[in-house]
Amino acid sequence: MLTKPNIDIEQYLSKKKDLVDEHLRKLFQNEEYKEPKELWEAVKYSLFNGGKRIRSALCLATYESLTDDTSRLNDCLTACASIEMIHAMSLIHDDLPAMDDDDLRRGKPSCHKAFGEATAILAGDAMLSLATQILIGQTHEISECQKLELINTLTKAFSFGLVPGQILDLYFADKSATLNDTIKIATLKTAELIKASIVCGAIVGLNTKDTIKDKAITHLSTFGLKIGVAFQIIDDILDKTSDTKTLGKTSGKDEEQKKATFPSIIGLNEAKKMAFDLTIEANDELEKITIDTLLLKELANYIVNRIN
Ligand code: GRG
Repeated sequence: MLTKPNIDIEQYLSKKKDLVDEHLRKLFQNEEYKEPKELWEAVKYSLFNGGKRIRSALCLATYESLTDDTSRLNDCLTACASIEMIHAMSLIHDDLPAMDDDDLRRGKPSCHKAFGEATAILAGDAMLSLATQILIGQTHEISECQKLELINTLTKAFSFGLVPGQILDLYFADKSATLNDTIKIATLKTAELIKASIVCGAIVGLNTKDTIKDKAITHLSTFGLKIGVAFQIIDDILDKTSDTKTLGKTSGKDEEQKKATFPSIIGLNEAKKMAFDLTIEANDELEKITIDTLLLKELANYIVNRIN
């Protein structure tokens, strides 16, 4: 076990989840999200159907670690909304019959089960472009340069992270993947978006010309990649050891689909050790920057100790 958190991280997560949900709801109040009803209902269903909002919490914790100035908090919440849209669309697509073919997501029928395949694909498409659009149209205090940096960070995470990660994940099913292959898949499909969420918090939190910016982003990125891989290792472990009700998605799917997972390659105990070691390394990385990183460390510890 890693050191016990001395702040209530579950309460922190719950407060941030409420803030992000409220921000997302406000965004969707606009008339343009009412018709066609089928499309926007599918989008809202997938965005508001649970979700721990861990990526948003990491984004906000990074922002709060870097500045006391709350004037850009609303823009940081818009960055969180963008991140949650990319994440939600990736889950919709991941559940499709052509991908992981799962009927259940966050304890409810997956989007294509509730709305049909065509609507689910289009809801994902809408969310992906909306994720970029809101960074341009719904941020008010950050500079044009910061907007571009946010867009660059997130579009890179999906073009060179999630999408290649997903294709490798599908490719390696039923093939003998090595540990390195598995680390690569986890880095791309999971860790890149987690890293990007943290980097977005730094982009909004720091001024473009802040002297610590480059150094902070370098170490925060390494932290993000390490906890991102740890996140995926725990996901693989939970798929094998937990139940469908706790997970809110069908457990045991990885084995059924012969996926390349950490427990299948190095065993459960070694996989657990790897996740904890990565978290220690990630937290050590934060020692290299002179900012208050307590919250980020507590979130990293939460990630490896989580049960769903
Ligand atoms: C983004 C263009 C674009 C395409 C998507 C389908 C796909 C390409 C990528 C799949 C990526 C994927 C599903 C990775 C798994 C990541 C993961 C462990 C998700 C679970 O995250 P949690 O536990 O989920 O944070 P909640 O429900 O809490 O939000």
